[in-house]
Amino acid sequence: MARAKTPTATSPGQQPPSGVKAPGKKPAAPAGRRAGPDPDADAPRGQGDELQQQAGGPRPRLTTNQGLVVADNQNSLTSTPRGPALLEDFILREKITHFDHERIPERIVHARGSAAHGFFELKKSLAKYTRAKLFTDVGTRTPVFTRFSTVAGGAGSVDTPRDVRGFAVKFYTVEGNFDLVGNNIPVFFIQDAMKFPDVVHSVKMEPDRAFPQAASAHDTFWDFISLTPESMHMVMWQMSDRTIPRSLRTIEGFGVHSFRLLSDKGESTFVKFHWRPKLGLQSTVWDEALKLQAADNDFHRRDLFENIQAGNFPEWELGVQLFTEAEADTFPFDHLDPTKIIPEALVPVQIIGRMVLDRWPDNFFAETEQVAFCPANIVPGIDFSNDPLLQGRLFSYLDTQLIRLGGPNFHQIPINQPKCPFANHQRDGHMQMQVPKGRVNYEPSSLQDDSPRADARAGFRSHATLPDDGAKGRVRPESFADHYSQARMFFRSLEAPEQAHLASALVFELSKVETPRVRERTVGHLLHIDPSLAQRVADGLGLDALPPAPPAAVPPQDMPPAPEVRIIGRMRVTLEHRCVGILIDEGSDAAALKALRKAAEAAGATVKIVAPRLGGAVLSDGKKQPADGQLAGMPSVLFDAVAVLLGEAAGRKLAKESAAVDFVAFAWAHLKAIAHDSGAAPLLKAGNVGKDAGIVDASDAKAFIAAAGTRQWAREPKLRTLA
Ligand code: HDE
Repeated sequence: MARAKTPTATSPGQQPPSGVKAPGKKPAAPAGRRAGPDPDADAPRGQGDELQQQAGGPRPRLTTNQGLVVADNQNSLTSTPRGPALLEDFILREKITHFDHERIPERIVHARGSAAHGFFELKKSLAKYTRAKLFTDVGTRTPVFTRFSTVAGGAGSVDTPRDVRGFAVKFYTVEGNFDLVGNNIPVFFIQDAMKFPDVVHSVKMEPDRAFPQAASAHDTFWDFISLTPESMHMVMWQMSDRTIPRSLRTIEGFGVHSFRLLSDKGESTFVKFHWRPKLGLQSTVWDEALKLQAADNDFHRRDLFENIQAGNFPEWELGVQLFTEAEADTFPFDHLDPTKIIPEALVPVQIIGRMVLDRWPDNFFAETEQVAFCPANIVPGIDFSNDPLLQGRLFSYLDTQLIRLGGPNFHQIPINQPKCPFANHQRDGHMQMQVPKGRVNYEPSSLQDDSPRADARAGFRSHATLPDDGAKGRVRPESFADHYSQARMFFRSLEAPEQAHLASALVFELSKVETPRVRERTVGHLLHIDPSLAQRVADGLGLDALPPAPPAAVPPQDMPPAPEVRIIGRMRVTLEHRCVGILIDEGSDAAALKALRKAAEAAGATVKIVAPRLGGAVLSDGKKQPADGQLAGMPSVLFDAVAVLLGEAAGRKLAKESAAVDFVAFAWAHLKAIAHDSGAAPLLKAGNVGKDAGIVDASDAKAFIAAAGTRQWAREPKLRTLA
C-alpha cells in the first residue's frame, strides 16, 4: 500500500527532497512510521537533543572523529524518506563501525574487575635494603591505580562468587611504573608456570557445555585439583571464608612470591609484600554470598564506588617480611615455592606505609579495562626471585596485553603511561600515539645530541645471583615436595566456626561434582591435612567409608599455629564505613528513627531507609520520610546490620509480606544485628528470629552499635548444620 511521504530531517542548507512538503506545515506521521525530528524547527532535533537542552548550559558540539560538526544524530541518510539507506552516509558508517569495535578480548582470567585511583604514602624508610625511591623517601605520595578482580568469571559475571580476588596495584613512581600484581590469598594452586593453562582451563566453564560460569564447584576443577597435591594448601584458603569477602575494602592483598630488594651496594634481601585493610578483614557467610548474587550482581563494585564517592576512602597498610638468603636456608620449606607462606612467627610483618583509594575512574573502559599490569614492571632497587611461577608470569602479562590491547603501544594509553619521562628508540607499530622528532632512532649514534642514552648509575640493574648447582632439565626441586604441612597448619590455625565453614564449603563444592572418584580422591588428600576434616567432609557427602589417602611424597609435619591466617579476630568491631538498613512503613516512630540514624552515623555508618514503597512512608510525626530503596529490591543481605521500626498496623501487615519476612529472617540467618521496636515484633516472629546478643531493642542505640559492628558467631550452630 502506498503511503504519503513525510518530511524527514535535512542537514542545514540541504534542500528538502522533491515531493516533500516545505517546513512550516506539519503533516501527521502515518502509524508505524519511524519517529522523525520536528520539521518545524530551524535545525533537526530529536528526543536526545531535547533532553540535553533540558539539562541546560553550554555544551560541546557533536562531531565525527574527523572533527566535522554533526547536524542530525537521529536519522540516517536515505534516498527518499521511506527509501533505502545510502552507502554515502559516512556519519552513520563511522558511528556504527566504531560501535562494532567497542569490545576488546576480555582477560582470560581476572576479567571482572573494579578499580580506583589513589596514592601510596611511605611511613618507614627501607633505605637500608633498597634504593627504590618509593620505599626510601618517607612522606612521599606515589600515585597508584588499583584493580580488584574475581578470577574465574567473565567480565559480566557476578561480584560475589566463591573465588580468589586479584589485588593489582600500579605505582606510578618517579623511576617508572612498579606493578605489584597480587591476590587476596598468599599462596597459589601450582608451583610452576607450565601448569597455569591447565588450572585455569579446569576452573573456567567446561568447554563442551559452557557452564558453570564463575564457579569452581564442578567436575573439571576438582578433577585437576585432586590430581595435583601441590594445590592442597591453596585449596584450604580457597574453601575458607577468604574467598567470600563482604567488601573489597575488607580483603588483604599479597604479592605471593618472594621478590628481592637491592641496596645501593647491590646487597640483596628477600621481601614478601602484604596489604592489610584498615577496616580489618570481613567475609560473608556462604548463604549470604549466594543471595548477594541475586540481590546485586555488582555488589562489590557498587560498594567501592559508593564509599569512594561518599569520602569513605578505603585504606590499606603495606607490610613487608624481610629475610636474607641465609635465613631462608633455615626455613622448613622453600620460600621460592609459591604454595608456601612464611609464617609471621618466623618473619614478622613490618608496616612501612599506607595506600588510600580516593578517586573513582572517570571512565571504566579507558582506565579499568585498559589498565595493563605486568609483574615485570619493576624499578631500580627491586628484582625478581627464582620462583618458577613468577618467572613464567614475567613473560605472560606482556604477551597477554599484546592480544588484549591490540599492539605494542599499549603503554601509551593514559592509564598505562609512566608519570615520569620515558623515551627510547622503539618506533611505529599499531596505534602509535607519539610523534618522535629527529633522524636518530638507533644507538650508538652521533647525529643528535638529545637522543636518549642508557645511564649506568641511575638505571635498573639485575642482582648478580650465583647459579645453583645442578643440571639443566625439567625437574621440580625436592624442596617443593611437601604439599600438606602448611595446608594442615592453615586448617588447624582457624577458629572453630571458620573450620566448620571450610568443611561445609568442601561439601558444597564436591556435592556439585558428578564423578564419584573425583570426590573420593579429593577426600583422600584431606586425610593428610587433618583426618577429622576428611571425616566431616566424607560424612557431609554421605560416603560409606573414607577413601584411601594418596601416597605423600613427604609426610606432613605439624607446624606451630599461624593466627594470622584467621579472619575471626582480625575483623574490626566497628560500624565505620559500613551500611545499616532501616525498614520503615506508615506510622513508624519518627523519634526512634532519628535517634537510631544519628547513632549509626556517629559510629561512621551509612544509613539507608527501606520501605514498601520508594516514595517512603508518613511517620508518627505526620511527616513523609522518603526511602532509599524499595523493600523487594533492597533485601537485608545488602546491609551489615538492620533495624526494623514499625507501627502496630504496619508490623501486622508486613508479617504477611514475604519480602519483609525475608528481610528479618536473612539478617538473622546471616548472623547480623537487628534492632527492633515493639511494632516489629509480629514480623520478627514471622521470620523466626530468635533472641541473642545481636537482637536488641531499638531504643538502646548503644547496644545496637556494639552488636552491629560484628557478626553473631554464637548464633550459627542454632541455624544450620555445619559439616
Ligand atoms: Fe596472573 N594473569 N598469572 N596471577 N593475574 C593475568 O594478565 C598468569 C598469578 C593476577 O587487574 C593475565 O592482564 C600466569 C599469580 C592478577 O588486570 C595473564 C600465571 C597471581 C591479574 C596472567 C599467573 C596472579 C592477573 C590475564 C602463572 C597472584 C589481574 C590478564 C605463571 C600473585 C590483573 C592480564 C588486572 C592477570 C597470567 C599466576 C595475579 C593471562 C601465566 C600467582 C591480580 O597474563
